[in-house]
Amino acid sequence: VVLGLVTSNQDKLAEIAAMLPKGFRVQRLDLGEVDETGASFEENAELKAIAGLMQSSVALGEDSGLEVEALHGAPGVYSKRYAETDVARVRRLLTELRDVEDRRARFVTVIAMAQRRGVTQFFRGEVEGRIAREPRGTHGFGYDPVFVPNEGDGRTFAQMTQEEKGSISHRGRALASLVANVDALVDL
Ligand code: ITT
Repeated sequence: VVLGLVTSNQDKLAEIAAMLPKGFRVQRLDLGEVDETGASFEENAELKAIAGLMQSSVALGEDSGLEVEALHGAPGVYSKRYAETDVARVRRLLTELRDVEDRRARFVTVIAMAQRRGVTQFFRGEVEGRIAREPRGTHGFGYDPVFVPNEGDGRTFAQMTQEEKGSISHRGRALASLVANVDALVDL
């Protein structure tokens, strides 16, 4: 099964490729940057997936972000636009939370599967955790150096191997739900 994914994010693509079970392959559909004008992860994931239908009869779009409790869910769908670079995103987040005791946060991934014939299906994955006081670790990308999942041992996602992160991550969970349902959803 070949899954066509519309993304400009190499890290996302690499994580998904590494997590897919035998018999599945992911292929990047390159449509340039798709404007994320939606108000939810679902809307933005579907915008990307539908753009992919230009090139494939079934296409996936993925939208992810970090929701911070003390910031009332921000940066959320604006996680990419929060700052220009990963380093600047992390720095801004730590600044906003400098005097904040409540460090609770969650990562969300929504994968949309659009089809030329048929409705779009959605797969959501979430992981609960907290924002560390300073960045730790060099693996992963984005906000990984400051995200500590609750079900881990205190390490940030950036201190875990790709496999460890994937076994509990928002993206790993969304992908597992897609893979579990894909046969029933579509004739690929
Ligand atoms: P697309 O082309 O697929 O849209 P993107 O990088 O624009 O790629 P998003 O719109 O989904 O992706 O933005 C997600 C932002 O949230 C991105 O800037 C990352 O920094 C961050 N992010 C997403 N997944 C993450 C993860 O697993 N770990 C850390 N940060 C993550």
